[in-house]
Amino acid sequence: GVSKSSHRTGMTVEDLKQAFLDNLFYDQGKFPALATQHDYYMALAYAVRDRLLQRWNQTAATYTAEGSRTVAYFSAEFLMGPQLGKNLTSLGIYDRVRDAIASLDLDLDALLDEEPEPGLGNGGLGRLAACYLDSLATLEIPALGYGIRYEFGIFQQDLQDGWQVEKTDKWLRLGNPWEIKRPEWGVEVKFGGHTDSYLDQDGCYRVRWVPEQTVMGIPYDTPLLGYQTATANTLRLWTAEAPESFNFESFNSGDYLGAVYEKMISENISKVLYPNDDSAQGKRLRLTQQYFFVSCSLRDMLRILIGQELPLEKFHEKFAVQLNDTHPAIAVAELMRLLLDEHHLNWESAWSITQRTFAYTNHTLLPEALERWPIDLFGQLLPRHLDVIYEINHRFIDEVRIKFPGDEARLARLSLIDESGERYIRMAHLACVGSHTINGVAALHTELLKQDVLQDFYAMYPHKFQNKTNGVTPRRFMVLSNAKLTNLITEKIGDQWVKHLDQLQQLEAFADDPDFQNTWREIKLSCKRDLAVFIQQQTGIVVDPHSMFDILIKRFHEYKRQHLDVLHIITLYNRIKANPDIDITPRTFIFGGKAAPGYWMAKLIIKLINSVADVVNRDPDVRGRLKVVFMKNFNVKLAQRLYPAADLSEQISTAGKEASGTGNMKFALNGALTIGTLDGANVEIREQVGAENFFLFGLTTEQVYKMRAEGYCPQDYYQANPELRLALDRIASGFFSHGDTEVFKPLLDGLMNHDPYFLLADYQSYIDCQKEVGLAFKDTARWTRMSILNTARTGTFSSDRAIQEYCDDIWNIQPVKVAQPD
Ligand code: DL6
Repeated sequence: GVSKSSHRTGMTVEDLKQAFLDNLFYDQGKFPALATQHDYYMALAYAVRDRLLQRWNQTAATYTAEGSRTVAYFSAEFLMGPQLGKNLTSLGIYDRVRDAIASLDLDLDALLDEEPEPGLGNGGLGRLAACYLDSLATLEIPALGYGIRYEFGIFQQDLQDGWQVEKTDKWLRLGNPWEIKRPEWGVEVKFGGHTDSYLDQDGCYRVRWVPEQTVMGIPYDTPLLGYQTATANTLRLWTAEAPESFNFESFNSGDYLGAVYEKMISENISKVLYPNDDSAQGKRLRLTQQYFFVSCSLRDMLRILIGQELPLEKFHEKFAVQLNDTHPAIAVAELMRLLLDEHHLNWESAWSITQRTFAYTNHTLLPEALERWPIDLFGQLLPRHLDVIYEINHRFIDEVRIKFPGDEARLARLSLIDESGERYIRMAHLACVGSHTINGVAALHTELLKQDVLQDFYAMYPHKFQNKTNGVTPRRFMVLSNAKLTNLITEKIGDQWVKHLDQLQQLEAFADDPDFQNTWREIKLSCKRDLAVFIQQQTGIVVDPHSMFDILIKRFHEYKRQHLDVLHIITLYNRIKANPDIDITPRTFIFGGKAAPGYWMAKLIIKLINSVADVVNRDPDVRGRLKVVFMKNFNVKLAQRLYPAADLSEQISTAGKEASGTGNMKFALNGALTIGTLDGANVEIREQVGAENFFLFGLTTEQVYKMRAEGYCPQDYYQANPELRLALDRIASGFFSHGDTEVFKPLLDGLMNHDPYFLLADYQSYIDCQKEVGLAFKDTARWTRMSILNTARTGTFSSDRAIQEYCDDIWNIQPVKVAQPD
C-alpha cells in the first residue's frame, strides 16, 4: 500500500515546512547555517516529489490493473522546462509552499530560480512534446514519453563582442531530483556486424543479425502530474551505458585505456543533444542515438505487454505510438525486426501490427530538414534493418505499381531509397509507409504537405492524411508564468478555463469595459516592469516599461527573418536621425534565440542585432524612443518571463516556411498582438482573433511560389525603395560595425543577389504594417480591447484541444480515472 504518513504526503503549510526541513537534513545533509540556495531548492524538490510519488504509484497501479491502452510518444527531444513550479501548480500548493518557505525567511522565487533548465530539445518540436505530455496527464490519458536522457542538453548561449559562443550545458552537475533510475529495466541494444540466414528447427528460413557491439540502455523515469488530477504519467528517458564498465582482459594485459574504452564509446551515445533545429545532421552518432532510444523503448513496451500477459498480436491494441517527426522513424523497421526475428511472426502479421501501431507527425517543410541516411552508413550500423527496409520498399513499390501502372517516375519519387545520386534512405517515406496516419501541425502546413512535400504519398494514401494544429499548455504559459493575469481572469469567469481554455471567450463581454481594460493594462504594465528589472540585471540596459515591448524570440534561421525586424529598427532609426522631431511610438525591441553552432549566417544575424543595438542604445538622438535588447540564452525559463510582458509578437517568417509555430500562440494567449505573415498557425490565429485584431503583412504562400517560379530579383526592390536602400547601405557602410565594411557583407550579398526568403519583397509591406501598429498602440483603449480579444479568442490553441483530437482521430484512446489519494 501507499504510505499515508502526513510528513511525506501532507499538504498543510506545517507539513510542507516539516518535510522541507527533514529533507534538508536527511537528503542534503545540511542545516540552515551551511545550506546553499541550491540545497534549499533540492530539499523542496524532494518534498514535492514525495507528493508526486503517491499519485504516480497510484497511476501505475491503476494502469496495470486495467491493462489500459497507452500512448507512447516517441521523441528525440523533450524541452520540459523547470519542474518545481510546474509541479506546485499541478498539485495546487503553490501558495502554501510560498508561505511555508517564507516562514523560514526564504524566498520561493529564489529557490525556483535554482533549478537548472532541462534543455533536452532545440525549440518548437521538443517544447510541443512537453506541452503534449502535460495535456495527456491533465486529460487523464495513459501515456509514456520515450526519449533520450542527454547528459548535455542544448548548449548555453553566451555573447562575446556580439557573437554567439556556445558553452556545454551541464544540467546534471548538481543532480536531478525529479528522475528515478530504473536499472532493473535496462535493455541491451546492438549495433553493426552482419546478417546471415539459417533454417530453424521447423525448417523455416530465418535471418539472424550477428551484431558487433552491445550497449545497455538504462531508463530514468520522471513523473508528470496532470493539472489538479491524480494522473501522473511517465517520461522515460534512456541513458547509454557499457554492459561492463571495465574490461579485465585489457586491464590484465596492461592496456589501461582499453579497459575503459568500451565504457567511453557506449556513453557517447547519450552524451549530447544535436543542436540543429530544422536541419538534418547526417552523422553516424545521430543515427545511433535514434536507433538506441527507439530500440530501448520498443523493447520496454514488449516487456510491459508480456508482463500484462497480452499476446504480441495485441501490441497495437495496447499501444499507440506517435513518431514526433522522423527522428524515431527507424522504429518502423525495428518493430518489424523484433516481431519477425525475435518473436517469429510472419511478415504479413508483423506488418499489420506495425502499420496499426504507428502514426507520424511531420514538423517541417524545409527540404534541408528531411532526414535521409546514406545507405552505406546505414548498412554498417543497422544491417538487418537495411534488409527489412528493402523488403518493405519492395512490397510498397508493388502496391504503387498496381495503383499507378507504368508510372516509373512516380516509383522513383516514392521509393524509400533515393537513387538519384549517392543512395539514401528517406526516413519520411519509411514513416509514411509504416504509419496509419500522417499529420501536419497547422492547416496551411498540412495542405502544403498534401500539395507539395508529400504529394505522392497523398495521391497514394489520401485517407492517411490529417491536420492537427499545434497547441500550448495554459498551465505553464499562463497559470505558472502569468499569475497576475491568471488571477484577474479567474476573478471574472471562474477557474474552469484552465482546463477548458475555450471558456476564455467569456472575457469578450468585458473587452470594452473601462474598469476591466484599466486592470488589464495595469497587469500588462506590471509584467513589463518585472521584465524591465530583469533586463537591467541581465544586460545593464534600462528600458521604459511604457514603451511598446516588441518581441521576437525563436531559434535563429534565415526563414524566420529576424533580419527583417532589424531592417525595421534601422528604418526607424534613420527616420529619427533625418527628422529629430518625428512622432514615433517609443519601442523596446527584444530578441532572443539560439543559432545552430554550425549555421554561420544565423550567427551573423545575431551579431547584426547586437551591433545595431550598440549604436542605437548609445545614440542620444533616439533616447526615449528606441531601445534594442538581445537576451542571451533563450530557453523555457526566460520565455516564461517574456510572453507575459509582450505587447507585440513578431511572427514574420516567409509564407510557406514555418510549419506552425507555437510561440505565436503563447504570445496571443498572454494578450500580445501579432504582426505576422500568413504562415503556419498565424493563419488560424488571425481567423480566431479576427482580422481587425491582427497585423497582417507580406506575400502569401502562393505569391511566394509564383515569384520564385517567375524569377525574383531582389535588386529591383533595392533600387526602387530609398528607405530600404538607406537601411541596407547603412549596414554596408560599417556604420554599425565600427567602420568594418566586411563583416556583414555575406549577409548583404545574400539579400541583394538571392534573398531566398523574400525580405526585400516583403520589406515595404512590413514597414507600412509596423506604422499601423505604432498608431494603434497610441490608442490605448483600442489596443487594450484588441489585447483582451486576443486572449479571449485563442482558447482553441490549448494543447488540450490538440491532444483531444489526437485521441479521437488518431489514437482511439479513452481516459482512465485514477483515484485521488486521501
Ligand atoms: O510542430 C512544432 C514545431 C513547429 O511549431 C515549428 O513551426 C517547426 O519549425 C518545428 N519543426 C522543427 C523541425 N524539426 N525537425 N525536423 O523543429 O516544429
